[in-house]
Amino acid sequence: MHSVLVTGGAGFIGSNFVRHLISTTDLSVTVLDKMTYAASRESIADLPEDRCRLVVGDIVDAALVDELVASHDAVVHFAAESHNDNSLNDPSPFVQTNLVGTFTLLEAARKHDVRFHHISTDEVYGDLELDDPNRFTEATAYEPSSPYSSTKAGSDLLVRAWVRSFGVRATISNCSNNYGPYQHVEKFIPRQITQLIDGLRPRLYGDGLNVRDWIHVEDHSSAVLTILTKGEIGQTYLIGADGEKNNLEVVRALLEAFGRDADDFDHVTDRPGHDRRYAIDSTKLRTELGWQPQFGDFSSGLADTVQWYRDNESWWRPAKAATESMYAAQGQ
Ligand code: NAD
Ligand code: TDX
Repeated sequence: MHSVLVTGGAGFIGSNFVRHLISTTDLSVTVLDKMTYAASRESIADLPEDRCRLVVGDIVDAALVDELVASHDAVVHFAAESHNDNSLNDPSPFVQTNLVGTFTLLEAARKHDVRFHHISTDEVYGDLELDDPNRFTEATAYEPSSPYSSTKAGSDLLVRAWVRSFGVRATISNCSNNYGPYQHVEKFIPRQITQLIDGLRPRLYGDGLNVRDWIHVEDHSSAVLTILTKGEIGQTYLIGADGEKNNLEVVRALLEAFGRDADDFDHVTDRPGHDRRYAIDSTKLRTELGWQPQFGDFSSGLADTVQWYRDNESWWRPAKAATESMYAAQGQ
């Protein structure tokens, strides 16, 4: 394998994955990204030009996708509309990008027999009760809740069907909530960090007891590279780092990091249909492919992430005001 096409490589996880490929392999990378509001050229601007090229385009554009897929050894497919709150306001781009876009890429991978890795989410499994002793495994039934998670679930099923019906050489990974550098300020952790940098109060949906299973984005990247190089075709792997925390705990950890009072936050309108808890059992990935998370200490990962947002205000500042106006319009 010499060249990889990374869709969505100017977004949060995609750009971190491209950095990981450049620093740990000899692969050359082409990023295909539509440069939506969620993308940033700065996230990959400092990478060597002879190893990383950006093509601005839409994964729904079949002619462009066909040409790019044909000239690469593998595709790693991150591109998506990724934010649940946006999917509740306007599901249309979620259906286009997450479903039609994935279909378009699969057709090209099928035609040119190119290795395909599909990036997905634990949200396809719906949610768990807080006291449920079980966690999600590769055998858990799909039960997505939101327009976002249902379009991701549909995209996973397309990949499975293209493997079985057409022999496409694909793998799938479903990962838990990522945090780390280059994450858009609409998402929970960067939103609260940037509120605190601005001297404002964190905004907690509902009672704040919803649980997310946090993983550092660098661990997601190493897991994806492991699956790309060692994964068995047709298999699904769950990626997680045993990082369950409720949202209130995360907000309190951030308040402490900024030297603020533990109750210095606002409860705001809850997300409609808000999933209660996600939790990943990543035994299969660990035992079959030998992957281990390296950034499992959430408090030091969070401290590094706070520092990154303090040091990189020029990266996030342009998106902050528009994001907060969007939230204000829905009482969040
Ligand atoms: P993001 O919103 O930060 O980035 C998405 C990128 O895709 C952006 O650069 C955007 O411009 C690009 N894009 C969107 N529509 C496109 C189109 N039609 N054509 C080409 N490019 C397009 O998202 P993220 O948080 O980095 O998530 C990346 C992937 O990982 C998604 O597939 C998401 O479902 C999955 N995932 C995310 C998380 C998480 O915690 N953020 C967890 C598990 C899985
Ligand atoms: O201001 C906020 N206050 C708040 O309490 C925001 C933005 C969120 N929340 C809550 C909602 C969730 O319980 O925090 C939790 C995390 O919210 P998000 O960052 O929006 O993430 P989530 O909805 O869990 O989805 C994320 O993880 C799975 C990604 O956005 C998805 O792309 C991924 O598939």
